[in-house]
Amino acid sequence: MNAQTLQSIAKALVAKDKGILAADESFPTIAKRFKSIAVESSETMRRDYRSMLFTTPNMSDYISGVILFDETLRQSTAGGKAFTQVMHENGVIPGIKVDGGAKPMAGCKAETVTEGLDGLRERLAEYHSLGARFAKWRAVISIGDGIPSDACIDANAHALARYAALCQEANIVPIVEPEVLMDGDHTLARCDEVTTRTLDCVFATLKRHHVLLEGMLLKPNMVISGKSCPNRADIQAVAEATVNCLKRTVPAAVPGIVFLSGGQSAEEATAHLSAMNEMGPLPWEVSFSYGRALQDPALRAWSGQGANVEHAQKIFYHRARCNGAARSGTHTAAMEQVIS
Ligand code: 5MM
Repeated sequence: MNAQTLQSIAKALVAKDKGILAADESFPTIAKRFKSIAVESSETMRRDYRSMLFTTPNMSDYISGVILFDETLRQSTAGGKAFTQVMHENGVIPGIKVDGGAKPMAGCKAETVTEGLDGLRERLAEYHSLGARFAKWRAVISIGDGIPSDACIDANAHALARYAALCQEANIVPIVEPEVLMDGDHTLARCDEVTTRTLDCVFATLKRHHVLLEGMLLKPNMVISGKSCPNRADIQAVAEATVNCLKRTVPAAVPGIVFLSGGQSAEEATAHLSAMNEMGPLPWEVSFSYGRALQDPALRAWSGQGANVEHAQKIFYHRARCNGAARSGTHTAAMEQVIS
């Protein structure tokens, strides 16, 4: 493990005004996204869609890195240029999702544990040779009656720590993603309690497994009301609860926090991020690693048509720019109106 290499990659991923694009949808997830625009998920359409995103002019103004799915890491543009080369030329760092997905956890009703540790050392060596310099592993924690259980949180924290240690051994920066889902009618206070419990366990386990905190990034959910909570907390309340929760649980040695959007609208995710950065200075860089909140408007604009590529890229760049402004707490509602 080269600590200096890990730290400089982690820092570059959370450079000023920049954040990460999560484009690592597995086959079932990309099929679901394409279904919403009536496009069939074929290898060619997945390539064309990702190509539209990755060749967006000046994308690196606001995007530092992209998380890819295994298939995408090996793909090229229609013109034959490897996506990793496109990124390299544009100053964007390629990353890779290495988990094998959340699977039902035996003995724990309605809970999951993320699998994928078998053979991970060998896969990481190959991904590094293909150009990946950071990785992502997502654990999924649900809130419900009597859940999450300690067994579920412990098992997921253990897998995250073993994954992170293996990544660092391979000189790949691990993004540790324990996602507490927004599904349900729970309050912001309940999300706060579960997120605190989860992060406390995750960091205790990371330390036990000798993970270098300076050479990793955390990708958490925001502390937010459940989607069907009757009295959803407003932007300021979410920002304050999230920052307070993270200050209690995340060591200042971690260089950056890169939020997931988790089903928030694109504008909502940007507004929350901006409100948090307005509360600064904070102990870590506070940035984004959005999937849907960066892609959804561009996906709709593209709709599977080559003729829409330029327009869709403008929409994608606009979202990246708005989130870039949110990195310094300077995003405004007026900014949403100006698509250049
Ligand atoms: C882009 O979606 C990622 C892949 O999900 P699957 O493995 O389920 O296909 C997902 O892990 C994503 O990176 C995070 O959940 C953050 O995405 P959102 O859309 O919540 O910002």
